[in-house]
Amino acid sequence: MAIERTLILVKPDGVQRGLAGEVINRFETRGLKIVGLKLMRITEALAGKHYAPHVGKPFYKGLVSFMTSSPVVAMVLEGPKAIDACRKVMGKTFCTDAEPGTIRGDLGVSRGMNLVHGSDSAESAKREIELFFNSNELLEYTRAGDAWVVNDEDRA
Ligand code: IDP
Ligand code: MG
Repeated sequence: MAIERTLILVKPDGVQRGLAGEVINRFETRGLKIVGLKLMRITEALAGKHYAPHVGKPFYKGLVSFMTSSPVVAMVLEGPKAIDACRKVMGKTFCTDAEPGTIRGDLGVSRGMNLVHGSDSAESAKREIELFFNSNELLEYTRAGDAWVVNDEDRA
């Protein structure tokens, strides 16, 4: 099944800078479908679970403090190879390394304050979506233009 779901967060810097709409737009205009969306404050406990793979790294404490400092926009996006497609739209981890044309390469200059999170594998997408969303918050629906974004070959 080539249709995937991924967890995307507009991080606190993105929301504070008034770039939530711009970040969402980058994914939406590519054709990814929003199947879940909310503004929320990440608790210490949720940040700890979400970033468990990074525990012990030098940036971990600062990362948790940054991610819990102000609201984020959390969303689940769906589309063909959505996980990798979103990572490409995001650009490399540090904005300083990210290519122009990517969210991080166009909108930031920081290492840690890099505007956006996206799941990095099918396993992390499943884990992270379950951490942030209840199943009744994820909606299945058809958009009027879907037939012009995804065809049978993409879905196979
Ligand atoms: P990713 O967000 O591109 O997947 P990860 O390596 O998973 O990057 O790191 C998670 C987040 O931790 C990054 O997006 C960034 O906000 C922060 N981070 C990673 N490495 C550093 C660092 O060396 N300094 C400051 N923040 C960092
Ligand atoms: Mg990561």
